[in-house]
Amino acid sequence: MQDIQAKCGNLTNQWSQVQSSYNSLAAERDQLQSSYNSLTAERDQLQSSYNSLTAERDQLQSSYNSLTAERDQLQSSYNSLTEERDQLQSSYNSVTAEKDQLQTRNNSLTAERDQLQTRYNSLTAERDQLQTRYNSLTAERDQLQTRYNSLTAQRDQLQTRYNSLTAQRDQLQTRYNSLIGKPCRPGWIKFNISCYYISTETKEWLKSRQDCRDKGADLVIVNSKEEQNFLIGFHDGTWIGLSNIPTVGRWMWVDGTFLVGAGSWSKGEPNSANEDCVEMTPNGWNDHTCSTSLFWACKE
Ligand code: MMA
Ligand code: CA
Repeated sequence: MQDIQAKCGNLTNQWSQVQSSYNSLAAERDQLQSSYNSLTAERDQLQSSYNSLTAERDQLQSSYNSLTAERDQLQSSYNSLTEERDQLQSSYNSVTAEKDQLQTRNNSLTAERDQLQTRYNSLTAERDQLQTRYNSLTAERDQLQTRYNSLTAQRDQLQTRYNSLTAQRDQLQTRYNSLIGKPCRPGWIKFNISCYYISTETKEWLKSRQDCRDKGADLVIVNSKEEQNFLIGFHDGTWIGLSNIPTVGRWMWVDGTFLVGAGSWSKGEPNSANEDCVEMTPNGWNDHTCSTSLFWACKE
């Protein structure tokens, strides 16, 4: 019996164990079922994600392709721009070189211009000096021209006067030649080309003159030193043809001409406002009262 009890106890234990395993398996199955459900849901979600990712990938592929094309265009543009830039760089370098040459040329032209300016200024100053000198020479020339004209006019006048004097000289020479050989009337004395009457009696001046005029002559007019010396030798006092009678204050010869120059007055003469007639003395002329009776000298 004990053995059966033992066996029954064992079976009971085994049962409990199987029951426990079953429960545990059922729990496990439930968990697996739950996991399966959850995995199924997850798989559906993944499937959905996959689909959506596939669509996205296709879009990305499309974008990639379009970007690749764009990139290729950009690369091409980049290459062309690079080439263009290199050409520009080359142009820039060439323009820079050109600019430097122009700068150099500009500097040289500036220096040249400054030299020309300096030379221009100096020439302007020189021109102004020449202008001043020219003006002064022009004024001088005008003065000389004026003087020349005046001298020419003077020369012409002198030439005219010379011609007239030459003619007069020739006439006088002719007259002199005819007179020098002509003898004087009886009682008259020849001296050079004239004849003189020296009185041997005395009269006052006016009456002396009247005597000369009655003889067809007049009181002597003294024309030279030689004539003066000739007349001195005859008397101490002799009336000559010089008086103050017509015009008081100026000595006048009997031909109406005034005394020119200093005359041949004695020392201290003339000396009186009351002595208006002139006598010849051995010392020279003296003014004397016209009413005095003196010798006289006529000339023709
Ligand atoms: C002096 C002298 C003259 C003057 C006479 C008048 C002799 O000379 O004074 O000037 O005319 O006298 O008699
Ligand atoms: Ca006198």
